[in-house]
Amino acid sequence: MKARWDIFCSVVDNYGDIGVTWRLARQLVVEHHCEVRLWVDDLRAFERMCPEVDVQATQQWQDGVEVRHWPAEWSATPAADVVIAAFACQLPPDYMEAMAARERTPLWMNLDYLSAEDWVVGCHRLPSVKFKGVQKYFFFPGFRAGTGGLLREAGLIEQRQAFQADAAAQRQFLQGLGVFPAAGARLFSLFAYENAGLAGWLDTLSTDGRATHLLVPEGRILGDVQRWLGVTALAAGDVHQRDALTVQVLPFVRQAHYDHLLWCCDFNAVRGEDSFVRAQWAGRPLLWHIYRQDEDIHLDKLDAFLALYTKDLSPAASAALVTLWQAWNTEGEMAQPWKLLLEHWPEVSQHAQRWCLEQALQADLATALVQFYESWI
Ligand code: TRH
Repeated sequence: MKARWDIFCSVVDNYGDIGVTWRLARQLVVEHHCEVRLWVDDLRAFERMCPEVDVQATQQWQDGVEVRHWPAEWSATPAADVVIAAFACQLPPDYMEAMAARERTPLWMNLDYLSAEDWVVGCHRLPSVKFKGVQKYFFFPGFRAGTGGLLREAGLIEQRQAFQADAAAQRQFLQGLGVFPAAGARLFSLFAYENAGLAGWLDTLSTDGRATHLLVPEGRILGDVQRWLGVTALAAGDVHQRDALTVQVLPFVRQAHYDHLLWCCDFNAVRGEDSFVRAQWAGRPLLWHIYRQDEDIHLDKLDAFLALYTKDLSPAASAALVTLWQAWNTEGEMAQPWKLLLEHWPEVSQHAQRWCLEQALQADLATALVQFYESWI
């Protein structure tokens, strides 16, 4: 019999919570033949990346996943075989009672945030709290052996490689978005939180000897882009040129299209968690705007990732990348670090491909979750 999974997603802010859980839910259905209910408390965030979502529906099916609106007033629902609380969200108390009331206790996991820090390996799969005999476990995604790995659909790398080898497919995809880069222009994408360091980077790109076409999906960075351009408003479809730099605002596209966008670009600035991982699967150089946390603890996470990511780079290329990423995440001066990175571009590009292939040797997160369940029953 198919295992039944319940995934709970509380949309705290942004798109990472739903982005990760929606991706996981689909993969469990398609690749592991699980029956999955995805409980989401904010369907509007979901609709942005999956426009078929009916934001009024309490129950609907999307790509084989049963999507349920997680209401403030919970109504009695039998618990599933496997229960995932994403990013430490609190399950409805009545649902926890239903878990405890089951004849066979369910496997209850907290799917944690992604981090490259050392301690993750020691905490992955450890027991957490207990509720009336139902044990909760920590489940950590990660980049190292001994973690739960990263979300990666079967055949993803091969699809990406085929797409990147097919100039016509890329052109067609970009034309569908109204993107027509000039011959020889570098294509970049920018998805980031508000960042005072942006102006310095755009100044540098606009005065560079080589043309850059920068694609900016609608989102939080748009205010900074607008200020730098000196325009009163920006909306999807707008294109502005400043010397060597063309800035084009894109609509927020469906999740699969966002992958294609990353695959088309020579360089991707990404943020949070899911777009960060997707940019790594794109096999191209990237810049990460990490989600800011109290007391700057996100900077430790940034350093932990950088230490891992740069370990096989030459000292000079590593220093260039680290300086750029740190400047971006502290809203520092971007011009010099960017110029330094350009000096090491071939090495950094090759490294992005190597890193991607190395990471793809790990079991993916959905498979790791299924394996944990199978070893647990
Ligand atoms: O939106 P985010 O900033 O989400 C964040 C992080 O996950 C953070 O860790 C978490 O604590 C916070 O949310 C609550 O960035 P992230 O994780 O990259 O999620 C964005 C999602 O949006 C991802 O699934 C890709 C998707 N996306 C599209 O589908 N279309 C688009 O056009 C774009 C730009 C993104």
